[in-house]
Amino acid sequence: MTVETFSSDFIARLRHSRGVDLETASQNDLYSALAWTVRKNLIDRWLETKKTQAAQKAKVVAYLSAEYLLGAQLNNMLLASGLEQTARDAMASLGLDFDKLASVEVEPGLGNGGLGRLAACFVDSLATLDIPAIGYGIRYQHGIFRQTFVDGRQAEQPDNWLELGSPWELPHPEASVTVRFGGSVAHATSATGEDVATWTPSWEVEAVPYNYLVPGYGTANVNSLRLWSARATQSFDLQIFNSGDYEAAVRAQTFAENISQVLYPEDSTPQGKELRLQQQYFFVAASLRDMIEQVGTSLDALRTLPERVVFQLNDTHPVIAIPELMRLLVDEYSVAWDEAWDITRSVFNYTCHTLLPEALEVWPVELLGRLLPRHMEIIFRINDDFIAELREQRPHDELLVRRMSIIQEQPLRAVRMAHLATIGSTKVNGVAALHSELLKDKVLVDFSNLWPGKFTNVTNGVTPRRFVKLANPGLSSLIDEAIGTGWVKDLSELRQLEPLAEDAEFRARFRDVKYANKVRFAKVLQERDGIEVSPDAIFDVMVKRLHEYKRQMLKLLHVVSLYDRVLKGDFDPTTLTKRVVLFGAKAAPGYLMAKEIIALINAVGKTINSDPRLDGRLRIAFPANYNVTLAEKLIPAADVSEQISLAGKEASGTGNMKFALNGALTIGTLDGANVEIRELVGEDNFFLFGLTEPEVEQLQSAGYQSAKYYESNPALRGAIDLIASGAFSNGDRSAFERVVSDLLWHDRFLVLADFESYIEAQSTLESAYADQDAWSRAAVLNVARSGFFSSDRSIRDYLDRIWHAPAVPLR
Ligand code: C3B
Repeated sequence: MTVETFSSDFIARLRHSRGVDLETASQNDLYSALAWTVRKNLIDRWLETKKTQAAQKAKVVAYLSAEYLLGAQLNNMLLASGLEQTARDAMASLGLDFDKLASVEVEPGLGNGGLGRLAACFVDSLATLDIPAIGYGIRYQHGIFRQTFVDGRQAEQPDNWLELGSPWELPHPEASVTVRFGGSVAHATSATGEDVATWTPSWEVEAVPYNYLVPGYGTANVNSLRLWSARATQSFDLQIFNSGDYEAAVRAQTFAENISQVLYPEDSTPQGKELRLQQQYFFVAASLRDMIEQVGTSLDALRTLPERVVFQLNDTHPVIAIPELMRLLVDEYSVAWDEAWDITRSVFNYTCHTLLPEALEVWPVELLGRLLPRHMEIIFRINDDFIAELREQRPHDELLVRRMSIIQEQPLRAVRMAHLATIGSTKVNGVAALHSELLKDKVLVDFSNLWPGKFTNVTNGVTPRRFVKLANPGLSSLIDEAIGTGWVKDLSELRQLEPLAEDAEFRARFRDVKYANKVRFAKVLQERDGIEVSPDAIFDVMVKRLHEYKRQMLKLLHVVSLYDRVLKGDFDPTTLTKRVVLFGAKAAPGYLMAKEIIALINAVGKTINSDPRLDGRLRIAFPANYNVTLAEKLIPAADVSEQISLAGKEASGTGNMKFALNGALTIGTLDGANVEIRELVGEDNFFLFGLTEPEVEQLQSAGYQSAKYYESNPALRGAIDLIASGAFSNGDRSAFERVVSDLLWHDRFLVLADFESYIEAQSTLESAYADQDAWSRAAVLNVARSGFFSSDRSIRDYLDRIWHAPAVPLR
């Protein structure tokens, strides 16, 4: 496509789809026309992909995920279509500012954090590897909330990403699927003596599919992401409508459409809300129906399901799919129970993303039974069969039965979704080596004893397209020049950069790129948030959801203790290494401690940033509403990556990988994928500190008392006392009482225990930073040795270990 054809297409789009011309177009008109012009260039490939995959009856990977944290679409679509320069030139030729138009896009924030972003990386890699795949999820009307700070405290605003429409989606209301809820179940016995269940639901909604293109990189393949939106069914409406109650009919519509209204903002701490279970069943039921119809519903076709599709359950959120498939097979298609169970178990696999017990979903039997009565029965039967089998294999161990049952009895009778997932799946995987070990040996140990072969690991990865190629054009060109462009599709090629770590000129250029990225980010931060940072400071970055286990508090105590020592005259502030500590973090709206910590970070920032004694050598920058768009600017600018969770708590982390790939050095614990990062980049190029997971375990079982650390470490005491003194709250000593007393008397995540080791590692880091050339060498090695962390590699691992779905390249 030439600049001329792009321009004339664009103008035609403006006129025919938006009904405006260049003179009258709004920014949104222009952006939409630009998006459509780009999209047009991918549609033929998309149609061709679908045709090819259908003709070959290829096995399809169906990724079931309640979250996709996609990030901006335009940049990625341009990359995939190879039209970036053309589009830029075309806009310029029309007198339009491309970057300004691109900034009109509101990113679809249909996820909370790591889990949702991982799903987005995975669909990108599946497309790039030519794997027939579809991502199924929910088209939330409102994605993750927009965070603002009011007097330093988090406030949440609804995210209205669809307000001006989205040019990237293709709705297909005519292909809607009906999803039913509630009601009752009747049983009869068939002529052959089989139990026949008839579910009479009491209400239903329609699931309307919206398709999104997922283009592969460096291939013609374009896969789909299918997100479901809830709409009231006509029959539902009409029934009430005919009764003459107009108001009730409208209310019913609102009720139905509520299902896809809002993404629950809890990350790792499910709230057990009924609407959430409705969401889960809603998207899973629609997705299964959609997939099965593609395979065929005759008995013969259904028997081929395991060859035709594999469903990956992204955490427990879609696990209700297991009883739903059983219901479809047994009740709707009359497959015998045992055969249905064999099919079901062979098409599902489960990825667990956590180790926190409170993050494993359980649904009260009362609630699940009311919303999905037939599914509740099916779960009971699956559980009865499982327990019978267990009693046979492990007789006289009723405690084991209690522990492993899908149904927990205490404190409330409830369905353990992780158990249902494990029992109903072929494979169960964790998301980093350490995590998978702990999953196998701790969280699901009874199951791994029973079925050792079921458990496997797939270490997470990130897409190099979005997080290096697009986010870091400076580094990308440098790499291209050094080793060619193959790394974007095969990230292991980064290894070839290793010898260049010894090349002084390359190191200097690498340093220049980093510096330019810092300048670029400083400008973004100034424009976006009015925050000023100097590119001459170390950019010390901690961005992730706010959670106590991630320990933003430990980072903050480091800052406060430096400040405290300056105040006490312990050292001359002019000897401080100039540092800006960058935080980005949203807290779940109901997570009070997390919100207190946000307020404290902002309070400390306000005080130290304006204290002339520090002479700007130590600053905190905490831009509100950290999201994918900001991440793409921030990560390439980082010098230091803070990955400081308590060992044994962070399943993997994926931010850690993005930073290493962009040449930041990690300071971190032996947790999640940090372990693998350190092994690969080399221990000299990673700042390690903190207790190991077995040490944590030991300390906790011996009875951890955080106050002891407070008493024995003067720097720590100084920092905590300074907070408690009201130094950051205008003398109000009660302002951060909750945080302080939690640290002193509970400290569930051993912040105080790791403080000393962390401070030591920080001073090692500062000395290392003083030698810029040696630092650059370590940074280059981080990039060169992080190729393993491509999501392409993760997907290959899933294919080899779990999915066994061959690629179907387009001719
Ligand atoms: C996250 C984990 O907390 C991260 O360690 C992990 O890297 C990602 O998933 C991806 O595997 N996670 C999340 O974002 N939300 C959850 N509910 C559970 C885990």
